[in-house]
Amino acid sequence: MNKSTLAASAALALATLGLASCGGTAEQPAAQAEDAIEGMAISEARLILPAVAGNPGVVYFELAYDGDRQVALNRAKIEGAQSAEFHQYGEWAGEMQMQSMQPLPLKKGDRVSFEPGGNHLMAMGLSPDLQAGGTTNVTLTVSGGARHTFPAQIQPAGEDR
Ligand SMILES: [Cu+2]
Repeated sequence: MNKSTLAASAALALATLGLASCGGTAEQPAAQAEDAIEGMAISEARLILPAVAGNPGVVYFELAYDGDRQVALNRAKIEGAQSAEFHQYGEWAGEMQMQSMQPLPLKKGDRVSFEPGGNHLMAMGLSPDLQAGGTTNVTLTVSGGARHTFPAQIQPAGEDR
């Protein structure tokens, strides 16, 4: 074996080692840890498409929080929507109207419904790629910047109102 062959096989051995250790880390759900808030659980998530294309859609879900850390829910993103905003209904000028939701404090044991007529997540600038029967990802952001991503079923207008 000459010197260059030896160097080549040493390099190959190192490369193999590198691959092996990469494989080891890949098994840990690193991506999920970044986008999951400890103690947060979402169920019944759905995006209701608007009856008229171009209007906003709306996302409803049930949120359960059992984390030790107190957080405040303040922002959200929806894949396929240009923007998303938390709204609540409140009485304003004698009428029930939608308005921006204040950051929502969450402590251990809290259960919050985002439902028709109550708190909800408005989805503006919907992509035509969002079609009933599909799913899209919703990402919640809390104080401190931690994020929680979950899938929402896409439903046609008129359902689940
Ligand atoms: Cu709204």
